[in-house]
Amino acid sequence: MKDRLEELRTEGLQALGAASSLSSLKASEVQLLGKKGALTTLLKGVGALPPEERPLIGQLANQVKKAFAEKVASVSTALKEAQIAAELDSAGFDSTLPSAPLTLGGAHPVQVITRELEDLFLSMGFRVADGPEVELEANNFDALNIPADHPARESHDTIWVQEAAGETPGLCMRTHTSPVQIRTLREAGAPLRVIAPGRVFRQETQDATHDHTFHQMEGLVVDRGVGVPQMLHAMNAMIEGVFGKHLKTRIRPGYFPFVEPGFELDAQCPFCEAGCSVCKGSRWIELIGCGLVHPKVLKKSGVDPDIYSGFAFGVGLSRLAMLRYGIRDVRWMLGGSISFLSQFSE
Ligand code: FA5
Repeated sequence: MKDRLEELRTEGLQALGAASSLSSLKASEVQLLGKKGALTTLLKGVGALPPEERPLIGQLANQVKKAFAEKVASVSTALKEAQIAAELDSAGFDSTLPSAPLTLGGAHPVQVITRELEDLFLSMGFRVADGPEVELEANNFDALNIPADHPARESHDTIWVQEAAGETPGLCMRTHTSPVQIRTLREAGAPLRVIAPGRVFRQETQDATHDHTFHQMEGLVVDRGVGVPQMLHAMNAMIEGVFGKHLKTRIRPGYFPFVEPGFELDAQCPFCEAGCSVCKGSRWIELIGCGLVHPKVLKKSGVDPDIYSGFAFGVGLSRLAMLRYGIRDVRWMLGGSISFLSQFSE
């Protein structure tokens, strides 16, 4: 029995090692180890052996069994690897070829300008604040002196957020960054110098200078004795910070219910000499809304307008990027076109 087991070990390991496919390996495994396999059949004779020989034969039989199982595992791994290599080879895959060159992304033009303006305003003692994109109607409008029946609401075609049961009523996608004025004033009080860049949303007819989603940056200064000269100084610093001294601008009266007086700052259209589709023939592109914070807004936010005054502005970051980089259509900013974006990669 011992000799027969040794013979079987040699023959079996040879047969398993010679398997050229996973299916022939399986067949050899069954022939050796299966219920009717050679090892099982051989071991049926153990009962006829003298009792003192049985443990030795049992031990040997286990060793043979283990040797077969190990061989099956190693041959199976080798066959699988060979199969993968053959498949890759037939697919024309060459793992030694160098990879395609990596293309690095870069900062989005709006992001570049945002970072520059953050640096500029931080150097002037401002801090950077953030506000939610889904905003309370009360902050987006009411606290800014725009009650429900105010005609100014119509100029902001608002995207309302449907009220789910049990949720806070009166939610909208913020139409401007101005609600951050309210949030920071309430939270920090006066004196205050803050900027708040971010995305805003309007349900409006799109054209070269109007998108439904765009970026603004709010600015707010509240202190004793703040007036129009300080506001103009900040506006000039911002324009010069982004464009140097080259951009021609003008400032004119503008109406926003949360400032008094209010202004609008326009830049001369860089895309034409005598009017084009971007400036709609006017030669000017509106960049900033600004003014002195309305006493009612200060009061509603818990600041005493007899002590403090302030200025606020809302600048269109997307439009700054248009003018700085010569982008003729604001809709390209968030259009996601790789050929557009790759022009700004580093
Ligand atoms: C406002 O949003 C006011 N909150 C600005 C403000 C803040 C005034 C503080 C006074 C004090 P307006 O709707 O004009 O105002 O937008 C401000 C700027 O955002 C515009 O000057 C323009 O540069 C940009 N802008 C407005 N609408 C769009 C749009 N649809 N697409 C791209 N940029 C826009």
